[in-house]
Amino acid sequence: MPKQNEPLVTHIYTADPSAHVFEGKIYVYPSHDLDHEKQSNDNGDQYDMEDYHVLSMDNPDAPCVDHGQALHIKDVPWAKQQMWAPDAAFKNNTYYLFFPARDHDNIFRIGVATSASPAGPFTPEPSYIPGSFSIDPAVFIDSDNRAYMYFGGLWGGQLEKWQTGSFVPEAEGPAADAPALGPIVAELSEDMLTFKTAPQEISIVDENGQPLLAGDEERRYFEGPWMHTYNGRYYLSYSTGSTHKLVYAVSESPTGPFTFKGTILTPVIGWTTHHSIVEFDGKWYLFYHDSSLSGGADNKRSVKFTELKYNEDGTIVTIHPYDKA
Ligand code: FUB
Repeated sequence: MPKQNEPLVTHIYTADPSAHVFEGKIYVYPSHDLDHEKQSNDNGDQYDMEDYHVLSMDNPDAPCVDHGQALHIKDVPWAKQQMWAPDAAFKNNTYYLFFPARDHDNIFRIGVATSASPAGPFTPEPSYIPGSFSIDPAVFIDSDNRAYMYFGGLWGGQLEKWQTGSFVPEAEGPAADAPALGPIVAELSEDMLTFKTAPQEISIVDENGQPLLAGDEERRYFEGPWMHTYNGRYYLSYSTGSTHKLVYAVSESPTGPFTFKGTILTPVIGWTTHHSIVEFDGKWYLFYHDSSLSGGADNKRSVKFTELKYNEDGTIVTIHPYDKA
C-alpha cells in the first residue's frame, strides 16, 4: 500500500503524474520511464519513453493498481519517439488521453486517444491535433463545460522554436531582460479532438503587474502546466525547470493574465519536477515525482503524492518533500 511521499508503484518507473477522480477513484496518468541507460542532455534525449500505463487507487489509503499498457507508440501512426507527459479528461461519455511525442520530422506534437474506460486501452486518432506543438498537455474542464488545453515546455520541449507561430529550428529563447515565454492555452472543440480557438500565450505577471522576465528562473514558466480552481479562482501551476521548483500563479479567468504567488514544492531528487493537483473526499493532494527509487537517475522517476493545504487567504502552503512530519 503506498504511503504519502513514497513511490506509488515500484515495479516500473513512472513520472509526470496527471491525477483525476473518475468513477469515484483516483486515476493517475503518468509517463512510463524505461529502465535503460541514456546520455542526459538539455534536449531531453534521455527521456525516451514508448508507452503509457494507467494507475488507480480506490482512495489515498488504498493499494495502487497498475492497469497495464494503455497505449504504445507503435500504434500511433504520426508519432516517432518520446512519449512524454500525458493527461486525461472525461467528456461526451468518453475518456480522452492527451499525449505529446515527436512526429516523423522530430517536431513535438500533441495527440489524443479515446477509450470507454478510464483505465484504457486507448485508441489513438490517426493524426496529431492540428495546430498543436510542444509538450506537456494539461486539460481542464471548467464549470461551464468548456475544455481548455494548457501546454508548452522550454528546451527539449521546443517552445522557443514557435515564437513566430511556425517552427524555426534554430530559434532561441528571449533575452534575460525580456518577458519570459508563457505556457500556451487553446480551447478544445466539443468533440475534444481539435482546437476550437487558436493557441495563445498566457501572461504571468508579478505582484506589480509586470511580466515575469526570461532571466527570472526562480519564477518564470518552464514546463508542466496544471490548472485547477479553488474558491472560484484559477490556479496555474508549473515547473521552473532550471531552478527545479513547482510554483503557481492565480487569475480570475482560465486564460489569464495570472499573477505569480509562490512555491508549491521545493526541489526533488532528480532534474525534473512535474505535478498535478486533485481534490478527493474534501482533501487536496499533490501528485509529483522524484528519482529517489533509482538513486537519482534523471530519467528513472517515481510518482508520489502528498496532501496539499491552503492558507485562509487561498495561498498554498509550501511543501518540503523530504521533511519528516
Ligand atoms: O518526462 C519527460 C519530460 O520531463 C516531461 O514532459 C517534462 O515535464 C519533464 O518532467
